[in-house]
Amino acid sequence: MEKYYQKEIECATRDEILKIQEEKFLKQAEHVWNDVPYCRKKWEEKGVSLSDIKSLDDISKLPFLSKDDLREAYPYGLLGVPLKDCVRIQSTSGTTGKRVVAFYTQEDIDLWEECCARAIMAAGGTDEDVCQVSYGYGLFTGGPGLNGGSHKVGCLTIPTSSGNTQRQIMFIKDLNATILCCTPSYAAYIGETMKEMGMSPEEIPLKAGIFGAEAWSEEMRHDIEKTLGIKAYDIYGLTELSGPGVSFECSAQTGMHINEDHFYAEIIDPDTGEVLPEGEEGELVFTSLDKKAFPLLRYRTRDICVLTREKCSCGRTHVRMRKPKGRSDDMLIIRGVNVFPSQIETVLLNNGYAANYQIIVDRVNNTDTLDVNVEMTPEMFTDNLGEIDARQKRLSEGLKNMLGIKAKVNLVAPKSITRSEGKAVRVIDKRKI
Ligand code: DLL
Repeated sequence: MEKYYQKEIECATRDEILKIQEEKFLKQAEHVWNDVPYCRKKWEEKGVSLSDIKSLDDISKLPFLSKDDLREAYPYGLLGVPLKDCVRIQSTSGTTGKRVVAFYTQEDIDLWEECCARAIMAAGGTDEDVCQVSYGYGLFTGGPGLNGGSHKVGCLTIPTSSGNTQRQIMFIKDLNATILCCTPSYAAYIGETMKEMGMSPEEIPLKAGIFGAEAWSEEMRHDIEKTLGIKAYDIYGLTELSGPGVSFECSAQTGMHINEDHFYAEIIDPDTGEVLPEGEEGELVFTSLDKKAFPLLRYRTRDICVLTREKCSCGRTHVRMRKPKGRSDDMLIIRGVNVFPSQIETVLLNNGYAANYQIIVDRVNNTDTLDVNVEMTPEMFTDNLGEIDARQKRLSEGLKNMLGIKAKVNLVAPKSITRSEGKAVRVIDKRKI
């Protein structure tokens, strides 16, 4: 039977949700206008004043916020409360430019943890469960967010953080972990290590996994489900809005329910900023409806996806977002063609390879080149060059069909591509260096 952490709100009628959203939005707009001078200035530059904001529909009058604003206002420029009222900071895992630093009051943290608790219960978790949190702890939001959610549900929480993979497996087995939380690439690595240790999925008590923080394909989901013997659930979020738990999958697994009582979602055309109707693909934009310390209105996520309000069999009424295809800034433009790493992953996994690959883009004689290094699995490993060549050609064909452009495939030895304990780095774009 479907389980809910806050059934009343998770299954509220559309009218009820809209009423909550409007009330919270008007309060939040007032908070931002009064307490965040950086945003007030942006509103004024667009000719908007607080008196223009009378209903939720007026949200379209407000300017967007982007990562550039966060960088410009770093570190305190977007704070909505006195620093002494904040109890925590978290930061993005980005490796380039200035980090994004987000602030939380205690109430912000409570609401964030409730969102994560909803995700855990949607994956079947209860206070009978043992939840192993193998996301990184620290500035990254994955560990702290799911740790808090797990406590709220009342699970016995094992805060292993990421790394030391054999110990992770030992804890799962010895302490009877039933739910595993980590990135999908780390889940795949844990599965691979288990196999190497000669363990089968039947030997571990895990029943569900809550995996997110990076784009992952349906094919990868099936692989992980098989190697760990679990049902794998997707979870989405970003530091700027709190962390994991902005949206999550339920038992139906037909998209992730956005916690609409906390986050108002829009889809826009990334080029024009025009708001698109439901069902159209575009960039996700979120308004944080009740975060006090870091109240972002109309924040452009750069994640490309689609929203749907079709009825969900789980009983939840909150809008669902499809798996993000990847970030608009992950999208590669190769010889003028748009390529998402997730498309390449789909072809590899459909051809029996694991998600251990690297995409290398370069520019030679003014022409873009696309190389995909793909690891052979131990079962398919061969040193027969003719056989390797034939397989490379087959994969290359598959990629051409999917992407519409030619890619050079290089099959490499098992275990030669570095594994990830957090977010996997799949793309090396030498053109930017
Ligand atoms: O990745 C928060 C998180 C932690 C989500 C644990 C889920 C689980 P950031 O480091 O700020 O926060 O990165 C946010 O990661 O804009 C997406 O591009 C990507 N992302 C997050 N979840 C998913 C997902 C955390 N389920 C950025 N599918 C977001 C695809 C995801 N991409």
